[in-house]
Amino acid sequence: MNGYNITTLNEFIIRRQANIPYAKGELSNLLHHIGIAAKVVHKKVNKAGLVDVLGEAGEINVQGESQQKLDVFADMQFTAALRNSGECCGIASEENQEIITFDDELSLDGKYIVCMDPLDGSSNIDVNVSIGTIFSIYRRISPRGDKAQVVDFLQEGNKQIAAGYIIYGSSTMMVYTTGLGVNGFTLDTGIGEFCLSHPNIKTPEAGKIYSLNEGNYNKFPEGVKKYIKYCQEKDKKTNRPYSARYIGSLVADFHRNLLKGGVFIYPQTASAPNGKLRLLYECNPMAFIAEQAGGKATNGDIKILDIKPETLHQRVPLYTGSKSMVEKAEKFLVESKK
Ligand code: AHM
Ligand code: MG
Repeated sequence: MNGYNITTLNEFIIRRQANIPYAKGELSNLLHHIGIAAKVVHKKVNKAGLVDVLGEAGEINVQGESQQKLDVFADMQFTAALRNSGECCGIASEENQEIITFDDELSLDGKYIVCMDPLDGSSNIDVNVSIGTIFSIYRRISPRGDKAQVVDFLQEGNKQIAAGYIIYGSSTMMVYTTGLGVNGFTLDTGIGEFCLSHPNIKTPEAGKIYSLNEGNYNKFPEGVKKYIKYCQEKDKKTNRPYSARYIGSLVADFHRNLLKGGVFIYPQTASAPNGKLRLLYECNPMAFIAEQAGGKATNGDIKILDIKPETLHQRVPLYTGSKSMVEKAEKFLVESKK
């Protein structure tokens, strides 16, 4: 048997920090605290059937969706962890209409702000299907020492310092990037540590999976309808027909396609011209990870990371995954507009 040969998330973060001149450990500390909250939420998710955390908490969140108890729990845990880190002066969360500022002396001096979806895929909580947490970290624009302001959060995705997600699935994993590639850590529940299991993730240039909610087919733009037909046609050279896979949890759908290759689409429709997914805490972090893994993320027109946010809870269409598949889908969109 091999001896001790694991790299924990914290070791990895610290080693990475040593490669960055003048790094003071602030980002490392922030990521460390996100890891702690992830473990707490993992524990709760795994007990979901046993204790009273299922079901709706009775409040409606800012998107008009009813909040489930685990959403509320996850929001509280991540908010507390970020506050306790002392590195973060404010957060934007799917669960809150306005930004939350941390006004203690340490946090006011914090360099970073965090956008997060504390529990994504909430419709899957009650049915034992994978859910996740998504986070995105920026350096603040407002002066340190001041309260965080909305402008700190309305930065383009290409300004992200780090982004990642935690998937609570058949095992719990944290996948993140700081712009130096993508790395995945699996939670070893025996020792309570995230351990490096997927170093330097690269997504396949092309895959065999297409993921979108085909129930909305009639409302899709012509280009997307044609692309779906293309995915279903037989062609040996391009491995078609592709398989349709759709969980309805962005984190889980994205994660599968990242590892196996594939395309994920949440398009615009006539009734929802910006799609459903949120730019700041769903699309931007996933786009950063996709690009760092060699994939692509666009709104069908321009790179997600180049979109200038206008509001905190802004929605955008999302086309992401294997580079050649996203490009093919975009081609169909362009052709159908001619
Ligand atoms: P949520 O943040 O309320 O959980 O909603 C976002 C989720 C994503 O995880 C997923 O990709 C999408 O909504 C699924 O939407 P639909 O049910 O319309 O296919
Ligand atoms: Mg969400």
